[in-house]
Amino acid sequence: MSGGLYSMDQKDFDQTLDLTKVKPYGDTMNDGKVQLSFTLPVPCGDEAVEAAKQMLKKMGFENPLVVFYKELTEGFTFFNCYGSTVHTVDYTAIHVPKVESTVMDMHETDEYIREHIGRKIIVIGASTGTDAHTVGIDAIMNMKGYAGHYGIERYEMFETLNMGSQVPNEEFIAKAIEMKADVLLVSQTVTQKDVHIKNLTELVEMLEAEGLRDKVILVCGGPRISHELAQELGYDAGFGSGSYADDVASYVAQELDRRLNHH
Ligand code: B12
Repeated sequence: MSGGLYSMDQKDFDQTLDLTKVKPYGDTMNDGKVQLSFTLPVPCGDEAVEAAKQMLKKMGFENPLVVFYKELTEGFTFFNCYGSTVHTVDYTAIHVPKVESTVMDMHETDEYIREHIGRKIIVIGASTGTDAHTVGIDAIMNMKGYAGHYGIERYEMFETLNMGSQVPNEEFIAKAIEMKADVLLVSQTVTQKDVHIKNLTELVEMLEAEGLRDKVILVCGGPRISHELAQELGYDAGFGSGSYADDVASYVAQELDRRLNHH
């Protein structure tokens, strides 16, 4: 059968997926459609809408469309917009460094530690420096767990201390020495003015100065942390959004086994 709606779709729209030139998908392949929202510090009105459209064009969006706008407060206008991006990315050239370990559940990890380490692994955690966000480190450590995943405190083969938030690096290190910690877990949420980089780097430098850096497994985490960034900053591993205690506990158990038993 020729003609009809289906063949018209095929004629009018590019159906080919080329992973070397990936574009956002709206409702047809390669249409490049993006929804975005932003605020401009200008009074609400026709000029504001025109300014938003010009902004979209400069960002690389064709057919810019402002579908909703509203004054936030005097002199500020918020926009919801659509546009088709002219840009593409080469998906085939992407390489994202990831923590290399097999993710096990709580019982498997406990069993692994009993078998390979033969004693409890000592872990201390904290949100360091000025950072007051505790939910991330609690999600990883807390007995009750997070999103159905029990935290490390619940594992039989971990001895843990969660020091909470705003812990100065000096105090964190002093506790690590006192407890003879195998693993340090550092949480950083606030990234304004790169304060997380400063806190994280300072800890590495202080551990090096104490001759402790190689004696511990140093792990950081937070919503803006990637494994790549963590390694750049001198950490053994980094965990971002969507990580669970299972990921961290499995990694730590396997890494300590590698170190102690020279795999
Ligand atoms: C709750 C909250 C607060 C609470 C914190 C209360 C508390 N007890 O934690 C309060 C009100 C105190 C607060 C204060 C501030 N906040 Co606040 N806050 C949030 C909020 C709403 C949720 C954060 C959260 O709990 N997420 C849930 C947890 C589970 O997610 P997570 O932290 O990413 O953790 C996961 C992973 O990242 C990872 N992970 C995290 N840590 C670790 C550690 C290790 C070792 C490992 C392995 C993994 C890991 O595992 C976790 C589970 O998957 C976010 C916005 C948002 N919706 O995200 C803003 C947000 C984080 N806050 C922000 C800001 C700016 C602030 C303030 C500076 C505001 C101000 N001007 O005063 C202050 C800073 C105070 C300070 N000194 O740190 C910004 C940060 C922006 C930035 N990039 O820097 C955000 C993003 C809000 C925003 N959009 O502006 N905040």
